[in-house]
Amino acid sequence: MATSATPGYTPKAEPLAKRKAWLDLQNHYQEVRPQHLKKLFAEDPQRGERMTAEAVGIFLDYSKNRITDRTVQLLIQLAEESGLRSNIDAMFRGEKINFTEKRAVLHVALRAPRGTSILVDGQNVVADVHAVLDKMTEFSNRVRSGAWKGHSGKRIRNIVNIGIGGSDLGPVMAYEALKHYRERDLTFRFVSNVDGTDLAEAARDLDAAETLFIVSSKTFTTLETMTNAHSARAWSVAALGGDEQSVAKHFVAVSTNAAEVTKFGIDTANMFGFWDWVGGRYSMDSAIGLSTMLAIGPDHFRSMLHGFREMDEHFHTAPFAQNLPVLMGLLGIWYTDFFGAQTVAVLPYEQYLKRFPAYLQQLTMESNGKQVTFDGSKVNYATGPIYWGEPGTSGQHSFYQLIHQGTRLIPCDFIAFAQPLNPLGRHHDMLIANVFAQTEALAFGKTPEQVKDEGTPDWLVPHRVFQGNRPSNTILATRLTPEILGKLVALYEHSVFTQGAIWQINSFDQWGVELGKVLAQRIIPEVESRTEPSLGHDSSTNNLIRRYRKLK
Ligand code: G6Q
Repeated sequence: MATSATPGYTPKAEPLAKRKAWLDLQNHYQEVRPQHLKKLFAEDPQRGERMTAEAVGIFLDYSKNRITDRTVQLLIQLAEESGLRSNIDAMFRGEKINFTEKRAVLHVALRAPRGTSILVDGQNVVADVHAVLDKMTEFSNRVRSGAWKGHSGKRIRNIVNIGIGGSDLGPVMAYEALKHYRERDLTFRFVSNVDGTDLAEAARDLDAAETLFIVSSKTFTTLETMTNAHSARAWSVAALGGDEQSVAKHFVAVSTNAAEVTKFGIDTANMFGFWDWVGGRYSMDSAIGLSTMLAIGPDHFRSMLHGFREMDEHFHTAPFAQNLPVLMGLLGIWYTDFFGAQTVAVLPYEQYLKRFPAYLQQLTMESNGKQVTFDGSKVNYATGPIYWGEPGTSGQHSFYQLIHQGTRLIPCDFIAFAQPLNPLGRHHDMLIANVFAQTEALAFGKTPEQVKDEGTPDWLVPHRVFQGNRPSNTILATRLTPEILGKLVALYEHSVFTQGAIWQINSFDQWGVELGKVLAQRIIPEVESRTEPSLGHDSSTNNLIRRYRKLK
């Protein structure tokens, strides 16, 4: 139900389904749907060169999409009619565009250059950002050099990040992505799950005297993180002779909640702050990235920030027709809302990016998995698609079958780099040949005639036909560096923003994760109770609780 007025931020645009470009796109879709990419390429030999965009070292080939030049024009018109430009400006100005939580959305301030100014409630937040970065730098240098000593005087060799959601997925992804650049003498582990196995396996072979825990939690109240942090603390203190003083040398915090950090026993001198205008899933370049900085060093971390910043500037200033995040966001809308595609596959041909799809799942799905618009009315169109993926070529021997020959349309983002970080014989050429082969096979397929000409018996022909006409983007950069990683992440952050602005949803809250958390708090005492609790759930939940209590 629409409410009369949304307090705070209210973007000015017609309801999506009434915008002229939307209606035009609906008609245009009927023209494009029956057309095969094979025909589009045959009729337009320049297409593969023209339908590309390049900025800040990232090349995007979007020619193998089911679009014409008119599609791009209409999508850009849709972006304009949706007020995308003013939405972007509002974010960069620090307006409280996360209106359901009354917060600014300023991950772009995390990478703003020293000396610039972005105001939130009259305060320049860029100076605060750099103060924290300087503190992280100093701390990282001390740990990496061995100057920071554990309780028993040994240097730190193991770092365990405890966090979940946005306080875990970014750090894990960045650690894996930038492993090539990391300090090899330090061991890194990441613990997120409240399943005790996660912590038990992470700590099993570590010497507590050489282990530093980073408790990463914006709120410092998250059930999983605080449970893991308390268990880690007990493990560490016990192993260090029961001396509570040891916590000061083996635990640091990344949080906005100084009071809870102090209560836990961490000196706020060892706390790295961030702010409520940084959303969890947009926080890997804030102090939440402390483990990243410890792994790759402050210089590489700053060059990652530089990469983020370059993409921010591109997004902020480039015309939509050349704007990488805008183009990618719009293509996503084209498939989601017109072709009815349910998912997007992200396929990095770079082993170091193995956690990138998992990271993007939170970024995209927690951001745009929404069904009410700014004014509280229910959408009458599809919003955020399901993101998923695995690195190539491994995925080719698994789920690609469905992408090639299944009944669903799955737009794919292929991500590849011209230069390998681990050159090894012919490996890299083979890897990249596979990227090109996959996008070619998806787009152009193989006709029954071609299959027959290969001598295939008639009965087998239908099984070996590839329909083709399956869309993909190819994202190509020279080499996976910290800087390029920043650019890639910002590319997706801003493409999520583009989509949210057009769908008129708030991409920056996450109320959908609340209910389960609340219900778990109610059930925890019921499963723990020594006496039989009286249960007031539905019959299924009651029955499951009783069975669990019997079996445990
Ligand atoms: C992300 C979400 C969520 C959050 C976690 C951890 O945008 O807000 O994933 O990051 O719930 O929260 P804390 O950092 O407060 O522990």
